[in-house]
Amino acid sequence: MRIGITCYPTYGGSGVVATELGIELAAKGHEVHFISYSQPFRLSGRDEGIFYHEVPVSSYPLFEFPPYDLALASRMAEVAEFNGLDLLHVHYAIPHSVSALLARQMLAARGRRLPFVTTLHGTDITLVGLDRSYLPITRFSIQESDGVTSISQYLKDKTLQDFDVTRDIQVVPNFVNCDVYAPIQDEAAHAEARLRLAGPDQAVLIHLSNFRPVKRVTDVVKVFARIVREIPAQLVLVGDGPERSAAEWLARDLNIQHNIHFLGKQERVNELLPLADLLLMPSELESFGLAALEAMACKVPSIATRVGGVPELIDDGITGLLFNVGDVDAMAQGALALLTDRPRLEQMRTDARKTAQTRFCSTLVLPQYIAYYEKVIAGR
Ligand code: GMT
Repeated sequence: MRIGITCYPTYGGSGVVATELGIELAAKGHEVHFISYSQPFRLSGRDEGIFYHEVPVSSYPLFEFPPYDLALASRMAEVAEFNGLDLLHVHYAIPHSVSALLARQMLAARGRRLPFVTTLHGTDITLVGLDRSYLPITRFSIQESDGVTSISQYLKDKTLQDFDVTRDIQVVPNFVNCDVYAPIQDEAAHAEARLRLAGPDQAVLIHLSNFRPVKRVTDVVKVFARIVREIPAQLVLVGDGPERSAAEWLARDLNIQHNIHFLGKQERVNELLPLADLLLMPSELESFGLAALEAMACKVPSIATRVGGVPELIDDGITGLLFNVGDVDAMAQGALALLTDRPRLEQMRTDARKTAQTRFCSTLVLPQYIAYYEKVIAGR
């Protein structure tokens, strides 16, 4: 199949999923065309069968805001016609599903069919989408999509409930390539790599996000502050965004800045995650929690919040620990209980990797997307 993919190319879970999906589809022999305002950050540009089409957005003095959604619709229609695309797959409904709807209508006027699939990722429904500026048109474009998937049952239920959507929505969970995200098999190599971050007797905790308020990064620092008072530990913060400065100031206020590494945006998180003992994910909202899945594939359990789709991913007490939002004391106590009980932690690490392999590996999820594409293209 020839598939067009649109996503936010920046550092966020929806862009990661869309990019990894394109890479896996191309690896299976499909032709994949990415259409977005910049090249998706995890796209190396060397993958065979993958093409990237930039969306030029011209500004004009009359425009207070350059209409990206219109430019995107035009580019989608061009790329689809010039390359004979079978289908468009857009990630994150706002504004991508509206642009795809316009592109479909543009091609219909030229006698060409261009079905599109919208994948709902999270705040397109639970936060941004609820804003009256966007809700009516997002509901409309979801209803008009030829196919709609959501990355968790929770998000499907929220969409049907909050958006008054009546159409079918297929749950296709996020996935991870279990060969790329995997523990370091060689013990000596693992120990050596870990020494780059921490001493031999120090615990290593990690957090990975785009540092937006919904991720509660200052809670990560508060949880770590309680842990490092009790045991030698280091915290690795991967990513960047509006809340990074608050986290840096808080680390200094708590005088623990020497135990925290702010690494910023990193390309190869699959090399960092296996070095950690636990991932901290204290989010306010998470429709899935892709960072936790990537960690689990690397045998790293999560200390996370019991929100959204997270309980569909993490079995509390088995593959991680779940807590109420903001309960930093309980999260710290849970982490300490694991870090001071190595046999229990080791069992949880094994179970976490097993869950990634048996439920969320790309080899299991890609066929679900491909079957869904075929169904949409056939018009069923
Ligand atoms: O914030 C968003 O909703 C966008 C997205 C992102 O790009 O970070 O995050 C959502 O999509 C991810 C990939 O499907 C999910 O793993 C995240 O849980 C989800 N974020 C939220 O629901 C807050």
